[in-house]
Amino acid sequence: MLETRKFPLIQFGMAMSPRPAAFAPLLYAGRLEEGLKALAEAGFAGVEISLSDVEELDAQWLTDRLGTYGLKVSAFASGRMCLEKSLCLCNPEPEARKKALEVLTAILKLAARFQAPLIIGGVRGKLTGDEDQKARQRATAVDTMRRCSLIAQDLGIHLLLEPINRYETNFINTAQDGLSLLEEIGQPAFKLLLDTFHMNIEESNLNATLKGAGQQLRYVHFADNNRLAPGRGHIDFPALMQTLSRINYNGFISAEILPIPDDATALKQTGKYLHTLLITGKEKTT
Ligand code: LER
Ligand code: MN
Repeated sequence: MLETRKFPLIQFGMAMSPRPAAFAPLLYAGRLEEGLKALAEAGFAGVEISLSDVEELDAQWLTDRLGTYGLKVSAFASGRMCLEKSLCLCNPEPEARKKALEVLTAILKLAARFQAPLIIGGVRGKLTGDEDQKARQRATAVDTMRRCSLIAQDLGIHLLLEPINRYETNFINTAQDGLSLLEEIGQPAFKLLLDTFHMNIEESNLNATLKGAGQQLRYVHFADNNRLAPGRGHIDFPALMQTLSRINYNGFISAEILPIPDDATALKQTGKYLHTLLITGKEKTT
């Protein structure tokens, strides 16, 4: 298992999808069973599952496979709803927003079965039109997030807000944007997720940003600056691990990376890199 006395509170996962996906940084998309097996062999503790609908996954099938491979669900992600079905929280069409809330509610109920959080990242979509329209879209998206937080609270799980870089959305780019929105919504079940790929674009100091998030930070995505496996670019992951340890971060770190050169190699590279990092504290990718 990828854990050491150095970082005893942290567990590692990997983002995957049960279906082929429009969102690229998901490994084994459409081949989840193969992915779960590879994850277990590489010593990961969890799998993050990206869904565009609950119908993509049979909950009993997943329970059985998690048992077989000794894995947990680290989180469910929802960005594919927006990318593949235009079910985005900012969609100006009321019907699409209504359907998005229905699907998110169903995913929250599924997530509660696995005691896993639900990520609100790409599902926000983009604010469009003139300033008035943007303000209306923002207000309805905030309302949907508040409703989802209340459902999550009732179910005893977290909802996670993920800031996403400016090239993908204009609605919550930085950690500070995220913290401000959490404060505005003011629901204890709504917490922060930080993704090193987006942070590398938006933040001037990654370690200071993690420290600033403090106890609001409940989930982390690891990808290098090029969205390859950690260690394949120039992000200083040993320093980030030290910072996470100093702020007593005790959640999952999930790798969300491109299947380059292929799924199996990217997964093995991540496992090997994290293993070396956890044992020696040194960056080594070979
Ligand atoms: C989702 O976790 C993410 O990082 C985004 O790039 C989705 O658009
Ligand atoms: Mn992410």
